Amino acid sequence: MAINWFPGHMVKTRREIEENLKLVDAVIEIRDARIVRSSKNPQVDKIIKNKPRLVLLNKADIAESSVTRRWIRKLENDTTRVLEVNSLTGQGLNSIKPALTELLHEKLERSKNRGIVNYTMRVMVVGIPNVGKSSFINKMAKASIAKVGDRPGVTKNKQWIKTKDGIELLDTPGILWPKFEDEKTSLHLAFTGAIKDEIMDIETLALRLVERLSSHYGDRLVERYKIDSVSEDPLETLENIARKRGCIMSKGEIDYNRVAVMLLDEFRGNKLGNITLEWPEEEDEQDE
Ligand SMILES: Nc1nc2c(ncn2[C@@H]2O[C@H](COP(=O)(O)OP(=O)(O)OP(=O)(O)O)[C@@H](O)[C@H]2O)c(=O)[nH]1
Ligand SMILES: [Mg+2]
Repeated sequence: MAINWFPGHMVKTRREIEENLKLVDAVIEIRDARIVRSSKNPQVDKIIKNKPRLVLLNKADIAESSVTRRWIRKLENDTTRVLEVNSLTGQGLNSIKPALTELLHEKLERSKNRGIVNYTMRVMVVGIPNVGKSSFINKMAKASIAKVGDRPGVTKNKQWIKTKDGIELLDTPGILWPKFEDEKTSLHLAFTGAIKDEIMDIETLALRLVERLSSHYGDRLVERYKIDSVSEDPLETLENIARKRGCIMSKGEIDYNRVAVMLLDEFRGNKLGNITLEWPEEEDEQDE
């Protein structure tokens, strides 16, 4: 599968993130609740190292909540807190301050002993493309509005957004390249729109989506497209969907392109209901 991520680009973004890391107390790593494994950057642990980390499973509103909760249990440890959030409505964002306070407990304690009562926690946001970094920052900003300008002592033209509960967020999120370690990961990133459809032709992509959904969410396809059942053969299912949706060309042939575009659109538009594509119980990856 040909995916173009220029090594030079990766080096540059990594360096930028490493520079910004020096300015913050903690990192908020945003992942997609539907693809928690695939939306983790393969090098994020190496880049963030031992900075206290708050992982947000974003888009929790369109994932299956029981699976999201299992992910939280799996990922939490001494230096990592995990929360499920919806950056569009702001649901879950109230828990961020308490979680950061817990993570930075020792640091806050030390500042208190030095007479600093209201320590401002500074945080940067990282995540793969389209995961919701901007939505998150905007939501946090709207809930507060104080946009702090350049601050003395730090690099010029870095904007900080001060939330009403006293967190300062770096307003430029760190965009991390996603991982393309295997085909499954790339497919999941493409299904959810994290990477462009160009990784393969759209008809194959839709076919692979049907295949993926057939194994756990076949009932959703049956219900939505009023097909009799899902077939062993995903192509047959896709063709049945096409017929039900009138994706037929003049000579009665299936319009594969139309049905593919329609299906991917509907999946991404959450028309098939809440769907999670990755489970914590699936085989572990060495970097998890
Ligand atoms: N349902 C749902 N959609 C979300 C959520 N957060 C973001 N989105 C949608 O996801 C898409 C991408 O959001 P952005 O905030 O632009 O993502 P980003 O990480 O800044 O993307 P890049 O800047 O391209 O890297 C948009 O269509 C958002 O409306 C969420 O919590 N729930
Ligand atoms: Mg953005």
